[in-house]
Amino acid sequence: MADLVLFIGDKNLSSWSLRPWLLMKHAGIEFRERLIRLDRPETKAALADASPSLRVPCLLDDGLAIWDSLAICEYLAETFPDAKLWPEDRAARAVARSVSAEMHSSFAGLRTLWPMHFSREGMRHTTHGIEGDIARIAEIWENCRRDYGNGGEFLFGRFSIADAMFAPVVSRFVTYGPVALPERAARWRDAMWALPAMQEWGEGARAETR
Ligand SMILES: N[C@@H](CCC(=O)N[C@@H](CS)C(=O)NCC(=O)O)C(=O)O
Repeated sequence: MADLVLFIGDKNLSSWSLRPWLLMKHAGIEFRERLIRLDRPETKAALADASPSLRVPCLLDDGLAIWDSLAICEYLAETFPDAKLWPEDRAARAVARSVSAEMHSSFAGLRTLWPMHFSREGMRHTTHGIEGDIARIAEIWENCRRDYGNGGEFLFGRFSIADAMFAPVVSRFVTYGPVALPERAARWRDAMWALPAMQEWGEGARAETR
């Protein structure tokens, strides 16, 4: 029986933390949450106690530390095979891994210009310089829904790590937007935004900023 502790940052700000948190909540994987407030005098010391990389998220499983959002998601997929956190079909799984890795390693312009502020809807901001990032993300969402989405309302049908990886972008596209999206991509964004676990994260984000 796993004894999992997930260290995360502020729910309003920590886009990387949202991913494994959402995955675990949605999949019904039990864990204890430890939230570290970022950008405070005590932050560095708290991170040093929590994570070898001095960054969140970090998952502790009975003394074993796993840091980095994608590595945590992979660890959870291995630890809880019955949760089927990756698509079962080999080709779909390869594409899901590709888009998850692309999300993990790309879109620096979008991250910089539109940092996540989960609780603040109605932020107006220029898209100048990030049109390419937005277009590529819209293309990924649309194509995944079109080619692999038949079995459910998520990118690969049933909820997978790929959905969790793009969850912070859903937040950005709502709060800085609305960003115009093709039909399938827009429906997926709406399904993600309405997800009970996403709503619960939003409650936490709003509580931090009240
Ligand atoms: N590539 C890492 C990035 C993690 C990251 O940059 N986390 C930020 C918070 S969102 C952090 O811990 N920053 C440390 C700080 O603010 O001092 C991942 O995927 O988990």
